[in-house]
Amino acid sequence: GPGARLAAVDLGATSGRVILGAVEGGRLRMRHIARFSNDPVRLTEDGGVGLHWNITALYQSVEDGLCTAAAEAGGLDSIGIDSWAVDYALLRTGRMLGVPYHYRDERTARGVELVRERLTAAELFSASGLQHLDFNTVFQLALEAEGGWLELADRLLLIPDLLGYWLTGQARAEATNASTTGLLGVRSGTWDAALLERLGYPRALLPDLIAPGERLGTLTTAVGERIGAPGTPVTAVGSHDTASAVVAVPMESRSAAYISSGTWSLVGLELDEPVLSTAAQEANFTNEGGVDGRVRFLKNVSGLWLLSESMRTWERGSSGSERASDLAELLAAAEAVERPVPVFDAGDEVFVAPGDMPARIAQWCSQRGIEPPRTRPEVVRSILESLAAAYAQTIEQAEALAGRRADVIHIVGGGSQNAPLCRLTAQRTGRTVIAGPVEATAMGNLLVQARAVGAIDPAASLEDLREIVRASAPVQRY
Ligand code: ADP
Ligand code: LRH
Repeated sequence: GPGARLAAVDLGATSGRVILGAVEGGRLRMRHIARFSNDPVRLTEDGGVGLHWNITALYQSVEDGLCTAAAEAGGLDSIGIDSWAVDYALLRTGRMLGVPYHYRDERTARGVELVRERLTAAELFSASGLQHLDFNTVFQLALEAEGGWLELADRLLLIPDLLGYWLTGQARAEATNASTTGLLGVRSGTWDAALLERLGYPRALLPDLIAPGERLGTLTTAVGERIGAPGTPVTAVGSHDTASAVVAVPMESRSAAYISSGTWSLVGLELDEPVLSTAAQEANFTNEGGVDGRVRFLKNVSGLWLLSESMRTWERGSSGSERASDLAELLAAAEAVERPVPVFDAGDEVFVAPGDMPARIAQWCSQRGIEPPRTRPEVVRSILESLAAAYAQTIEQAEALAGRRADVIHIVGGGSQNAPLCRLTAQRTGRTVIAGPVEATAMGNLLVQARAVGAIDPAASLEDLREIVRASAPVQRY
């Protein structure tokens, strides 16, 4: 009922967090309970090094965070989990087989080649409506098949579903995240049996789907005791972080675009129907599944990954980790740069893998006879200009493909705090930018739970939820 104690588990690349939420008087109040790192681990493997999820450490942090949340709130009424798309674990009789790969592992290009032997890009797009990204689950699984792992496994669980399984013992596939695998039919909304057959992936690996708002199950007795909240339900939310973020984009009309800005920038529109034209495929747009059956028609433009990975490179060898003050100083210095800086293609695949980002940007420029940025502030300015340019181009493409005009651009997520980037986006698009909320993903996660447990009207529409977002979080206009 009202005042329900809700816990959101949001596992981003920048950090994992557990956030407590409650809806009171038409507002969502949130309290950060725990923040922990979510850095991949590198493990020696035949043929090199694999980039993996530190999944058991992460699960421990989730349990610890939930324990603190339950203690502070005096119990929990619901838990919801989200994380990034595409990654998964394989299991056999409920036991995880191996350590899940991180999508930035460089093996995936070979998975694309293997799938291409069976299906064209156009066939994949018309089945799933999904953009091509080398790391889509459909390509990662080709490598599992080649390694013999699909014969051993009897279950595939996407990461939030894996954590949900460990908490409740219930194995399901949440629908918004399932839509990022490349294996879900874009029209049917169910696993595409014909596609699976042609790929040689066993249909039985894939669990039954569950929609955001449905109850996954309740904590197992053992977990409930450890967390100190026996019997707490786990509610399916938009477990794809971007799906939850889009729930909390405070759009007031349909003539709005959004940028979910964090490690990635997800740039696009909310639609009722997918756009499956050849033009959409060629522009590499995606039709991902949203909460309440909406379509997230968008494109992955790189994001603040370019900046955070540059900062990591500069800090290597020096002491301390990425501090907020360093970021603020760098952004101020970048804004003060007066020399023209190059605009590079932020979406180029060469920037996906971890490593020396400034060197890769310099190389990208040199290879094209463009003078690279010289100083750190110039590198940062070049990143911001390149992102803003990509946003402008992507929004114009989205408008043309969907036949709709966006007068306003909402920027949500951690990147909405990046004032220079918001300003450049407004300049390069000529549209009003509305920045905030920062914690859109957690808000979308919590609001779907609130509706599911009756803390707000169970019949509330996404528009009603966005009304709560507007009442709960300040925004900044550019
Ligand atoms: P993810 O979920 O992908 O980890 P977040 O939504 O948490 O992403 O956003 C993280 C990003 O937000 C960081 O990479 C950083 O660039 C940006 N960010 C965080 N705090 C600030 C700040 N105070 N000013 C500007 N940018 C910020
Ligand atoms: C953002 C995100 C994005 C995916 C990528 C793998 O965190 O979920 O929507 O494409 O990570």
